[in-house]
Amino acid sequence: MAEPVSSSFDFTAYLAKARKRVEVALDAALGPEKPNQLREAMRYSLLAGGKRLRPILCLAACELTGENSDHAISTAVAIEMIHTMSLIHDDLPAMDNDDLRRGRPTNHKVYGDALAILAGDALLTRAFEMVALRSPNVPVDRLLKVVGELSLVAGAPGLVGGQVEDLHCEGKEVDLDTLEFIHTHKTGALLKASVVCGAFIGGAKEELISALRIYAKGIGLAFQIVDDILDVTASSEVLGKTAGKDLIADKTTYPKLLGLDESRKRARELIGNSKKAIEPWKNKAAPLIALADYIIDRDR
Ligand code: GRG
Repeated sequence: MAEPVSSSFDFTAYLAKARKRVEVALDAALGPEKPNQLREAMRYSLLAGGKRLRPILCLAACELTGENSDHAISTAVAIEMIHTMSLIHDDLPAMDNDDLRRGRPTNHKVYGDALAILAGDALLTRAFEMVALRSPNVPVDRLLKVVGELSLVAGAPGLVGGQVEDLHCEGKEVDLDTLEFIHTHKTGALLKASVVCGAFIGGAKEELISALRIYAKGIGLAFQIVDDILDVTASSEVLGKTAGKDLIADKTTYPKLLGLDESRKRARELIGNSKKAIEPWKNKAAPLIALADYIIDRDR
């Protein structure tokens, strides 16, 4: 019988420590940008808080390989930069047109559209700099794999493709397959890459990479289903972004197609499958297993 995953793992302490570590690394990764207003706009959104789930997943996946996760910190930072950049651009008037993000006015509300676009561009390009030029002691073949993975998920085969389909489908009848396409590209792709890139940095063998891809695909879709649910059930105050936005923008969501209960059930099933995929790694998988539970239990 499979050995149970450790119940003594203190996830609350793990999460708090990992968040602190990520915050320090993000702060250190910026500078010295010129001119000053570009620097300010980049820092404004990158250091605005947020759950830091993607970089933490990256570090946890690296730990699972047995490698020192210090080696993955630049990649973790790079992923949070890509995520933040996508939030800045997503909030622009030409896209989701939002004025609240991470509990404060959106980047373009403070700095204007042009600087928000450019701050996003600078974060995206800095992300690749973090991996290629600011990852000491990591073998170049591992870094190259990370650059390849991130270029795919950020671009047309990932976030950009998902966003285009999302915008295209606003106000239209959308079936479950199309909704799943949007969710897996717009949101799932970067969550999946966070896990896979952490494992690349750790030099994981193919068996582990395959298991982590299964794990990450499940948590990626479950994350967005929960996001759809929270959009209906949580307040703007708790979320730090405008609640009820999907309804206002006439977007199709899981709750709209399946109802709240069935959506919750779908998310739980996905998380269950994700956890199962990495159970063979026993106690070493405890952080990733706890992070999967966090994704479904979170209130923001
Ligand atoms: C990456 C080149 C490139 C372009 C971006 C705008 C765009 C193209 C894509 C939109 C992607 C997007 C905003 C998806 C939504 C993902 C999502 C659910 C974000 C919320 O993530 P949380 O809850 O946020 O982890 P925090 O603030 O906690 O980090």
